[in-house]
Parts: sequence; C-alpha cells; structure tokens
Amino acid sequence: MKVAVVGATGMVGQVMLKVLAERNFPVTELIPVASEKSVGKKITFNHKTYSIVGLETAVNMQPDIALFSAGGETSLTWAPKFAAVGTYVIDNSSAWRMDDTKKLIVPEINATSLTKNDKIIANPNCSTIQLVMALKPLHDKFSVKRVIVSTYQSITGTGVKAVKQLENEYANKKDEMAYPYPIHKNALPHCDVFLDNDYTKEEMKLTHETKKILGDENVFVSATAVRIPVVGGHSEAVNIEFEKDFDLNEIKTTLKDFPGITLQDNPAVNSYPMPIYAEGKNDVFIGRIRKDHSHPKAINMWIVADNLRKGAATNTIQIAEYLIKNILS
Ligand code: 2RA
Repeated sequence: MKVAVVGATGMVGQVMLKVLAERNFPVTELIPVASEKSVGKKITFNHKTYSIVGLETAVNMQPDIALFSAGGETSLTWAPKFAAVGTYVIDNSSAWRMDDTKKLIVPEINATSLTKNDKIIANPNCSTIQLVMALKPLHDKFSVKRVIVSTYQSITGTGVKAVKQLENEYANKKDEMAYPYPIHKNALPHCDVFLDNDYTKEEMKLTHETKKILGDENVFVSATAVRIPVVGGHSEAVNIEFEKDFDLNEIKTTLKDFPGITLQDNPAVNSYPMPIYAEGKNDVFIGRIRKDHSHPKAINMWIVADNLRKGAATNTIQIAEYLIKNILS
C-alpha cells in the first residue's frame, strides 16, 4: 500500500507512524507530508528514510490511502483532491465529521457501514471515541437515554504548544501560551472555543458526534470538557441513564466482552483506569462502574484512553485496516 501521512511532523502524525509500524501495516511506500517549511526533511520509517513532500506532490503520487491530521482547512481543501485521484482519505479534523455525506467511524462500532464509495472518512474527536466505545454495547442492550459526561483532558490534545507551556511553567519560564491561563496546578473548563450557547466546541462535539456514531438522535449528551495538566490521555466521568432495567453484572460483562475495551474495576485493590498507565496503549479502559444511588435506571463509570492513540492515530489506522481487508482487497 502507498500510504500518505498528512501532518507527519505533528503529534498525531508521529503517533500514526509509530502505530503503522507497530501493527505491521502493509506500507510498501510511505509519503510523509507536511507544510512547505518541512519539505525535504527526512523521516525514518521501518528502517527506510523518506523525504517529506508538499501536498501537491503527494496528490500527484496518488497514494492508496491518506491519513490526515493537518487541521480542518487543509482537509477541506486537499482531501477532495486526494479523493479525486482515487485515494481513500481518513481525516482527524472536525471538517467532515458532521457532513451528512461523510461517515464518522469507530471501527468496532460502525466500520461495516463503509463502502468503496466512501473516499473521505471522518475520524471522530478523541473524547467522543472513548465515550462511544462504552456507550455502544450498552445502548444495544439497555437503550441509552441520557449521558452526563465530564472530561479531564490531556494537554496533548491541544498539541506541542500546550506541552511546551506546561514545561515552561514547571521551569518558571515565561513564554508563548497555548491557553489563556496557567495550566500547571490548574484545571481549565475550556477546551476549544466557546459557542453562543455557552458550551465549548469540544462539549458540543461530544453531543453531536455521539448521536451520529450511534445512529440515534434520541441519545442525549450533556458535557463539560476540562483541560488538566496530564499528558497520558483523556479521562471521563460518565453518568448513563437507560430506558431499560439492567443488572450491574450484566453491564460489566457487556463492556468486558466488547472489542477494544479493557475493564480495570476492582476498588478493593485500588484497580481503576488512570492516564499515566493508559499512555501508549490502544484500548479504552473502564472502571468505577457503579449504580447511581440517586437514580434507579442510571450508572456511573470512569473511562480513560490515550487520546493520541485510540483517540486519534490508532482509530484512524484501524479504519485503514478495515478498508484494506474489506474494500481494497
Ligand atoms: C482536544 N479533542 O483534546 C481535542 C482535539 N484533539 O483538544
């Protein structure tokens, strides 16, 4: 497979290269793509050295698959150009996610909806992916009615500039800020920008994307997205109200049996997910599963995942794996 990685020098792009190698993805030729200032720089992948190219050159090389993590503007302009030469594009930006003509894919949930005509495929937002991985098996069995989620998001979701800000704050250095306030010893209830309804874009992504991925407009999600000074992954405290009665043990078994989920749920021995231990892993980790004592048809749980992996790079590559197994073969 001729594979382009668009945004190859970014945090997600770098993790995509790592995951492609880890999973022995059948890359016969890599096309690392980045902004003009990086063109010509070298990237090593699977013990081979490649030169970074620009977008125009990459399109003309006609890759089989292009994995995008280069922002919405670049994707809106260039994804159609790649698709026009027959490339399957999997995009990590929000550009195509809510486009009715594009599919929003978490492979364990809805990859089977993909056809050969889906040349631009949207990868959901990282905080959405780990949430819907828990919701999907429970929705199928117990009909999810309402979800209240509070996220505790890694600064890596913002990018290199945020990681640099935290390092500078550790070192008491004043430099360019990624956030309007200090992030060290702080928690910012502000991920992405505020909208007219006083929610942030990140919070509304959780609401809208969850409905689309589950294919059910009657699943109601209310979110509060918080940025915290960690780097290993995003955590989410989630309350789920069901339409149907449920047995807690059946809830746990249903989650445990769903591909891509690892349960870490034994308070007696302090077993629960944490971002420091989820970092570098591809699963979604779930624990603190308990009945909501304030509501007869609701439960609480804690969900953690590496936002650069299952939240971005790994999910993207799992979509590509599905394509080559079921559509490109
Ligand atoms: C964030 N989910 O964490 C967004 C984009 N990666 O900032």
